[in-house]
Amino acid sequence: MVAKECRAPATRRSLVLAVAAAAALPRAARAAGDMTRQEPTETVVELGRPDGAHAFHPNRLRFETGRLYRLVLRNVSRDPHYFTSDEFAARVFTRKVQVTQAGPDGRRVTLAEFKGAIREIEVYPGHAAEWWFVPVATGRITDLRCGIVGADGRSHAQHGMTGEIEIV
Ligand SMILES: [Cu+2]
Repeated sequence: MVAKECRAPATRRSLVLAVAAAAALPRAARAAGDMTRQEPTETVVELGRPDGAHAFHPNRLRFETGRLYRLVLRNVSRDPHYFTSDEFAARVFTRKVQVTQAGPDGRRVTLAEFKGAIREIEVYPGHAAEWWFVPVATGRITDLRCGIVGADGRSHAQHGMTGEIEIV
């Protein structure tokens, strides 16, 4: 009986301390769970144009920190193209990059997955790659480009294949 009376106040004190400690934690430290396991938000960017013009479509992208994105890079042209941005790579956590292909029954099958830091992805004509990432830092990114140099000696970026990414 005596022991029970002693435990009760101690339990209440522990609870008060735990609540106070949780309130003192910064907001980010209380974020729930694994951010890379959310349902992804899909964004599609076409690389090149069917008429042969060198461009990203769209060429202005916007992402939010803390959300998981599945960025589908689809090459709709007859030339290979890069999606390159050092500033973007420095502001995202990459869960994976995967290469998919339509199977004989029309369903997409995954051919390969790559994990680790990614800075640049090259996609060949008619194919697609998916970059799964969570933005972790905000910023206005202006170095998105395709650095492939064509037969005229000029890069696709010089032909206008550049873009801007905003992370909020
Ligand atoms: Cu290109």
